[in-house]
Amino acid sequence: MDFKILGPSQSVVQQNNKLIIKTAEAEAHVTVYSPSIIRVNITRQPADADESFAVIREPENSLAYEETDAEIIIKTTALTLRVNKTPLRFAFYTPDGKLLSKDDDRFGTNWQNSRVINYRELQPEEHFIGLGEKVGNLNRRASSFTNWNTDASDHTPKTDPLYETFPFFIGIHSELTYGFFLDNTHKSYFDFAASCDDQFIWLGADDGDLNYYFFGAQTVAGIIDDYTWLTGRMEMPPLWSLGYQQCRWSYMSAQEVLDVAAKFREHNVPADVMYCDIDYMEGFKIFTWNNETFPNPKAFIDKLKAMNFKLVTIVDPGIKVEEGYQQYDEGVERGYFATYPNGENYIGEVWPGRCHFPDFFREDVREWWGAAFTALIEPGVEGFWNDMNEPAVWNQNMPWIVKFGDKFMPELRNVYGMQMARATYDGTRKILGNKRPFVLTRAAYSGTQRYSAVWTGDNTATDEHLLLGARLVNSLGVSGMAFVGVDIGGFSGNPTPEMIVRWNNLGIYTPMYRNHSIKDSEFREPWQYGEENLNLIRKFIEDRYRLLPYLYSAFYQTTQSGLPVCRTLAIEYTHDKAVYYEDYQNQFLFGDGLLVAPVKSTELTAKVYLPCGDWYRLGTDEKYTGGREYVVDAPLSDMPVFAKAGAIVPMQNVTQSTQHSGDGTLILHVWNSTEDNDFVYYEDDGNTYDYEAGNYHKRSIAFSPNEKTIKISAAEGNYKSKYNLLELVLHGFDDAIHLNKLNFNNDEIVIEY
Ligand code: MIG
Repeated sequence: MDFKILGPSQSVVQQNNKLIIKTAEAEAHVTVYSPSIIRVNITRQPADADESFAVIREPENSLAYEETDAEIIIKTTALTLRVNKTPLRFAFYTPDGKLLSKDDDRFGTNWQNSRVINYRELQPEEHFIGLGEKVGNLNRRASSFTNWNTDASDHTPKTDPLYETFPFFIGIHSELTYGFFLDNTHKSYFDFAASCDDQFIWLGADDGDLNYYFFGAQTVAGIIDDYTWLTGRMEMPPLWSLGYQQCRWSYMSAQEVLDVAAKFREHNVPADVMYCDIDYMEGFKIFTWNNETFPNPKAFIDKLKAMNFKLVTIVDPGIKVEEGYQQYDEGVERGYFATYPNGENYIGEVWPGRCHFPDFFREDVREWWGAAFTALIEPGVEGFWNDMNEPAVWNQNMPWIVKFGDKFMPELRNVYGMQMARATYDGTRKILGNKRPFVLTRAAYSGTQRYSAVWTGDNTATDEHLLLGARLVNSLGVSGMAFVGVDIGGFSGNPTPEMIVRWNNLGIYTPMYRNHSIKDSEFREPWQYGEENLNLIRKFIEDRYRLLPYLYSAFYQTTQSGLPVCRTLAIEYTHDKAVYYEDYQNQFLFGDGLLVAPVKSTELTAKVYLPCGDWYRLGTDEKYTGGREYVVDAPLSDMPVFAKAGAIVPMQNVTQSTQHSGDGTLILHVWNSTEDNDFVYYEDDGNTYDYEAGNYHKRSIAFSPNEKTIKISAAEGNYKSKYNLLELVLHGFDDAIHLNKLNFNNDEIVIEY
């Protein structure tokens, strides 16, 4: 095996914003994207085009450096990079000289044949979070991971890899933080000192460049802000996609979908979305409808609409090999599919039988794919579920010799799903005009938040998966993906009644709340478990609808700063070691003000850790002083959730669908505190892009216990709120204060208490 370690610098030149350092083995290109983001690209192919699927920014900083005999030093207001010249090694410091992270002096960056690996010094008591959809503990220390998007059906809480690739992590030590994003799409590896006597962490890829972005912000939220500045942020989701979603593999006919939708209304269980899984198609041919079971898609969807439901339909990438099928004929004729090097179209088997696979890396193919959604959108579909895009083929081993354009599968596999989601988003957005599409994808790569939500794939109906789901959602949130769902109830297997109840309770606090299950599983709708459980599940779903004004504002926050909706406690309480303990690692903040402690369905009390500050149990307002552990009740009717002292949580009364405008009352809950706090309230029409032209309603809500006031600023934006009355509910104050029927118009509101 050919082995090379990055050796001494031979020349240093500046080319525009780029510093180019040459060694005998490679070139290192250094650019400053912003004061807190420095890119280092160690490449052996310096002439190759510099392209990225993830990064949407250019360097915003000019480059200045100092050079001595031993070192090159680049300083920004937020970071200092010291480059040792002999041999070439990179070390990042805070501006006041504290070491954040550096290469291992001995092994630095090296190559074994084409495989490139970077060895980095492990810092004292260093913790690691991130990497997106990865099983295991919140703290990634002592674990190793591979990125290779995989159809991981029947995965366990130990399976790696799963469906998605986010080669981004955050290191935490010595009260310091840094972020590291390896933008390389090949099969990649991350090892956090798993088996090396705690000497180093190591990361890299089978081929390509050691191309990374180093983030120096000194809060986790600041690093996420920078990472999502670099790779993009999600846009406002359609409001209906935040309502309750009911899925199943599959509701077999239009009539069955309508019957289930009608039952929600009969039982007064709020819901917004029904799904069609693969059986709505004719022989699993994408962009077709089964004539017998879905004879009149438009009439069917009109009936759903009349019940205030939206419909989401699934699409897979595999195009059935069958002459006369439009997508097949066009794709073959125009050469739109993945090929072998001799030009033959690759064939792999999936649901439709023998299939070709669109080359989503080409713009013309993406446009063609996107335009085909007319077949779904004309009758009224508004949500588009992208499955099997790892890409999956039966037996899970697409040959390495398959090509997309001039590149082989191993280089592009990890981004295939993202490009399918991109084509789906771009195409449906165009056809829908001013309406927001909802796109959901299973496979993803860094930056996918610009196009789509994700779900965590085929989980199982066990309590371990229930807890794992919370960690996956939280970890995806650290990696820029805020709009995430898990199959509530577990995809495979059948949950016990207790489990479905508990999982629905957690569903309220999951960014996308979708119940889904495997073919031939027991029916899973809320009324399938008897009256008592129906009442519990209805109450949870109602709570979700009550929380929508708060949740929508939390999504707005994500669109502005990347801060996710579900936040591992490591985001806000980064240097509190207890948040990483296995007992507490599943806990998270839901938005700014609520702390959620997921609990197994078999346990009716729970050990929870409340970080520093005061907390109130949601529902009872029982007060707890933070900074310690508590054992609390966790009945199936009430999984532990706590409001943070000072929390500001706007709610509404229950509606049966987000399409009902409701009773016009916004209910503002505030929990007492000794410290001032504020909250950004955001509202728009929930459906169009008019907010981009200023058609929104935004105001800040400031609670000042020192002044004894709550002030709601005058509204910004042109949108008239759907609420015209304000109700105020204060918790934990000396006198229970409950103010009714204040006017909620665009003017400033000042409440003194
Ligand atoms: O081979 O479309 O993860 O959610 O129900 C299985 C059928 C294909 C896998 C997805 C699952 C979906 C199922 N799909």
